[in-house]
Amino acid sequence: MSELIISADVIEKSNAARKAGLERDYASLGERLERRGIAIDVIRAKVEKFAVAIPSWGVGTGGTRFARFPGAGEPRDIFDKIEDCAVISQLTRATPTVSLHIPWDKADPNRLKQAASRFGLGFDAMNSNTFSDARDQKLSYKFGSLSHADAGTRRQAVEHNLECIEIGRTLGSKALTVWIGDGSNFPGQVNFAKAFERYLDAMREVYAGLPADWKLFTEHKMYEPAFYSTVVQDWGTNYMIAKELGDKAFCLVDLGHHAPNVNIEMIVSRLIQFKKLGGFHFNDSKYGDDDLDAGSIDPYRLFLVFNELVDAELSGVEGFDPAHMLDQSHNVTDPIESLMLSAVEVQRAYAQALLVDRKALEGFQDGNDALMATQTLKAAYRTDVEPILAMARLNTGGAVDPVAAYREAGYRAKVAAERPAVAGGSGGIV
Ligand SMILES: [Mn+2]
Repeated sequence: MSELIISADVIEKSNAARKAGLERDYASLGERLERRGIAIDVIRAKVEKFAVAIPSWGVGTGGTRFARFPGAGEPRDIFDKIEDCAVISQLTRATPTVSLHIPWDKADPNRLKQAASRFGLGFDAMNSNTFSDARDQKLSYKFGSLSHADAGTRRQAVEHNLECIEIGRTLGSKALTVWIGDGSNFPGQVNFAKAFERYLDAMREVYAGLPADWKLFTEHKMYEPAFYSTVVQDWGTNYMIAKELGDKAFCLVDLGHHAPNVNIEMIVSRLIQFKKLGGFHFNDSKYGDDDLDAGSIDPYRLFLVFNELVDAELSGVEGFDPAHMLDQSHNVTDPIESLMLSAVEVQRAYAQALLVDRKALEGFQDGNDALMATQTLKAAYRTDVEPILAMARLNTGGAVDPVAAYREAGYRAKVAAERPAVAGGSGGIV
């Protein structure tokens, strides 16, 4: 039995106040879905199995290049972060794993493993960092890492990635995510082809260090920190990388890493079709890589992404098993609350996508009935699936209303007393 951070009594009391209402809402939704030929319990069972990983860096307050305004009870180290992740997992029952970032979360791997297993948590993909300089680092990444003009710097970056794999092996992780900040700020600063060739050569060495049952995820990003060109700038380049490296290499799609108005769901479909979709960093954005909470700006886009994922799941695409992770920055909210709601938003998009009448949709597509085809998607999206999500949480020991239970438990005030504010700390977003 895993240790509980929020007392079971608090959750029970919180749920007791909401249970009768939930049961009525669930029955009512179940009746309406039945008329559409959908068994609500089947959808709920799928939602209960759905999981999304919490990034360790997400439980701290983020920031911008202008300022960072830490909140009370900020996690002081990775062990505090694991406890915060355990709270999110306990209340939502949707986030059984933590995605670590090296060197920010560097600690004795056996201690890390022990700390996580206390709360029944596992480890998701490892994240390397060659976009900033660690303390005591020999060579700087100011002008790049895996694509750097200097062979020694590239070697150092490769070694760092291999170390991440080593740590991850002890922790039971099965994937390495590589995002680099390499690029240029001025036309002419970098030879595009040479930089990409150097990157590919370096990544071949990282790939060679992968255990047989691991996956390598590469993450593209259009701009920032480099503002003129980025070495891994879009999904096309990312696909080339995955294709060049081999069968264990896949593309990771961070929803915020695209130009405004890009059709991300179509990118997702293409990557699925060519067996190179590795997984996601979920977040939302309005202007650029804003790292806002998943589903907070454009929940319909999140639904459309899941529409592609469910389509692939239901049509049994071979080897289809994308990793789900959140990757967002919390500047004005309690990170635990934001992450809980974001995990629920991702689950919601999944549940809504499961409601799409795919047979009818196919008929409308084949018959060129554009209006009814799009209404078929809308009918699923408009369905309020909250009772399904809440019932899934209730069934699995979570909270019917995670934010309410969290506030009732007084967790933030408790850790604020235990964790004195520290200067600095690791914000940062990848
Ligand atoms: Mn990301």
